[in-house]
Amino acid sequence: MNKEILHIIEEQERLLSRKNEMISKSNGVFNRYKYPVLTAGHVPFNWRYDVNPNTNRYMMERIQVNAVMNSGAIKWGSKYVLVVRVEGADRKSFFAVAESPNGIDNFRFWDYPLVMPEGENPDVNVYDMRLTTHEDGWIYGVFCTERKDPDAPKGDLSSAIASAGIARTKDLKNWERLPDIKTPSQQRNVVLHPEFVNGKYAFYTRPQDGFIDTGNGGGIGWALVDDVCNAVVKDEKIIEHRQYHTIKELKNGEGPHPIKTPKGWLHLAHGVRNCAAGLRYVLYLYMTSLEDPTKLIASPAGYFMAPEGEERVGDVSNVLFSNGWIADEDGTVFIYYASSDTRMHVATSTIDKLVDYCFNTPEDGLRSATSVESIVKLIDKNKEVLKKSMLPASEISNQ
Ligand code: M1P
Repeated sequence: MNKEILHIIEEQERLLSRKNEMISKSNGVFNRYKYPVLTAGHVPFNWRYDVNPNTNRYMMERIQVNAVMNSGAIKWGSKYVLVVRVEGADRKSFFAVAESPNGIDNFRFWDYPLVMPEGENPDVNVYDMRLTTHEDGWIYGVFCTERKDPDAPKGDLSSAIASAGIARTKDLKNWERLPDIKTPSQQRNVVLHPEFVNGKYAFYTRPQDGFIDTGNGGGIGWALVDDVCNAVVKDEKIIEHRQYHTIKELKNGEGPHPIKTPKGWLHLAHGVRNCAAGLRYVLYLYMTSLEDPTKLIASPAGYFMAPEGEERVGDVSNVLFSNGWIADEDGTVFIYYASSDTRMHVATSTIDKLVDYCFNTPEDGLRSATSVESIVKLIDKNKEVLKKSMLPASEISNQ
């Protein structure tokens, strides 16, 4: 075999088989890992190179990959499987499946990218699939489908229309495309709830007035739909509001579908605010009631995870985004998140820890004074315990 291609294969194998390491420094809620789990470099060499020296005498990369990001996640037998958003150098995103034996390293793509059937109105770009194993027996992939705005003024080649595409499968290989969800506004970050609610399919939505701006869209919505094969949203209720001067002031969006816990539905979402450096995307958690999934029962203040170190830099910097997590039978939760629209990472926690975080982190009082109140309360609560502890008095604050 050609020397250059051998070198490419060896280098890629080194990357794919690299062991990941948990970073022990933690805030007690989750642990990050040393290496990203997937990067553009993980995409199989034979998707990118023509390995025939007669037709590629310089051994050039013929099809370049720009980024590997926002991935849906599912436990598939004993494997941890991601349906990855791969973005080519041509700016088109597509889906591809990668699996790992342990959820933290050795992710390998399946032989071919996922061939998603197009609907009547072909998608220009598809991305950010949320996977839901529904109690109806199907695995659904709900994703953003984007097309040029047909009403854009002449010369405007940026205005687009975003809506939610729906496809379903039983084997993650063969996908049946269903009609896109019909809603009064544009949509991104639409997610299918795993259970029927009042005998209907339930969707988390994110109504938005424009392609980027949510405008009057007040946050994460909820809509019941009679028929998933012709999903029409008639009534949409906002269940998780965006708020002034918070991490979700500008917009928010549901991440993967929530995890059912004995204390409620555990949700992972992203919040966006604007600042001089541009939009900042962080991840946050909230919980809703098992009896009424539209009822907020825990709303910890602020972010759960924000971009750190090299996560802060990439194609769209200062972004963490997650649309996939896996709750294992032993209670471990694998949170798959992309940094700066460039690469995929994993963080681990447990259901117990995440639920504890949700119920015991003070809520956002929406004013500086209420944030100070929370801290004062904690200091006072700690005084008793610290007094009784073996700590020397000099180390106990407020002596
Ligand atoms: O670039 C950051 C993210 O922007 C969009 O998310 P939202 O609709 O919430 O603004 C999506 O395009 C997402 O893919 C991207 O990561």
